[in-house]
Amino acid sequence: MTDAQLILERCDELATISSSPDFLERVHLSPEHAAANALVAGWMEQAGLSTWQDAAGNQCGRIEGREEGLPALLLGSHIDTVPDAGRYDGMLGVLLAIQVASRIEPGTLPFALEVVAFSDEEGTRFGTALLGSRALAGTWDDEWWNLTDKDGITLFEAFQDFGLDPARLPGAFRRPETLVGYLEAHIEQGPILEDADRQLAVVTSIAGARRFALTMHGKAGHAGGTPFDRRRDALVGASELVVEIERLSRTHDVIGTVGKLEAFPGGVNVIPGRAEFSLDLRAEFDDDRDKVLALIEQAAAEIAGRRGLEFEQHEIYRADAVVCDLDLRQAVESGIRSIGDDDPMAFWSRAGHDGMAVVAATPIAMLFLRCKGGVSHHPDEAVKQADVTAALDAFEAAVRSLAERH
Ligand code: HGY
Ligand code: MN
Ligand code: MN
Repeated sequence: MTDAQLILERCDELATISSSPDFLERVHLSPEHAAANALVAGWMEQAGLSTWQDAAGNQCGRIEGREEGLPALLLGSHIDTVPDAGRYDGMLGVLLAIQVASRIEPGTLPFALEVVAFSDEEGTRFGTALLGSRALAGTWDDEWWNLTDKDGITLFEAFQDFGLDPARLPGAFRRPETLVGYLEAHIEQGPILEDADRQLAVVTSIAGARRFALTMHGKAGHAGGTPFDRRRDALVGASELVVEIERLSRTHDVIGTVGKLEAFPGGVNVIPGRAEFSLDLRAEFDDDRDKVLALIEQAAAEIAGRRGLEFEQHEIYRADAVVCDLDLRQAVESGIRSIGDDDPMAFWSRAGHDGMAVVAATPIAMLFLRCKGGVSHHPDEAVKQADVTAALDAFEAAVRSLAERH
């Protein structure tokens, strides 16, 4: 079996660890997270790494460099998923990293090599994303302990249920002087590589994103008896805003998405008295994103005023844009050249990644590989075996190139 076949088989195996038999969903601090960590730890050990689970539930592994205790180059990605996920977003990056480590003879690099399977990148369970990587980077906010999941379980309780001691969370922090940098391989999650008929790219920067919980408050009432001119229909107001969010985003070249929308009380014959919905807003540059946010807020106020509604917004997540480190980028580029691509493609990531958090502790860079149709956050996510081979070889070469100049 080739390394790429092994990686793809392992992605399939990880995809069976799900909270539902019908689709893939594996969230932070769940029993499935524990099972995935155990499986990944076993693969790390087979690859020659010594392993531990850190104080934030990140699964880690390490091989020493020329001396014991040298600062570490981190390779990794995440093993949590969105609801009804594909099997490569995150997991493929972890498995590529393990396979790179398996190709490195311990005691030969001028730094230690560590692989991290981050516990929470997506934020599916608690709304706030990057919890694993923020713990590692030392940017944890104690207010997050009170975040709750859909069953009302707090993050604090979830840590305890998982067997982690919240008081020990600072132990997950990696001091910058113990690190050399962070490299992540990830599927592109967009169509740029496929449209250009290319396998790999180096990432220049990662888009900054802000996420909000939005509410339109109106008044519930009888669907038959309430004339239109007396209605304060929260869902129609929210819907108007959803359409406006798309229009404003498109005109100003930022990316705005409403991914959740729920009407309350939720009866077929009841005018919705409240609509709760979400906003994910991102752009290459934070200023562009924030200008469109102001326009969305104006539109919301206008719609609410005209329809007799009240609009409320609550920011649940913010990560500003991150520029990839030039030295690490060059290492990734030389990795891509090593597989015969003389002119590596370079572009910014529209998707968020653990590197956005890790950058607080150490410089970061990323390698993208093509995925089928640019599809991600969907069970149809797919990659070609040849592209996995290319990514693995390029990723290994990037690590070796970094070692040469270190
Ligand atoms: O939402 C994102 O960009 C990432 O996939 N978490
Ligand atoms: Mn994702
Ligand atoms: Mn991802």
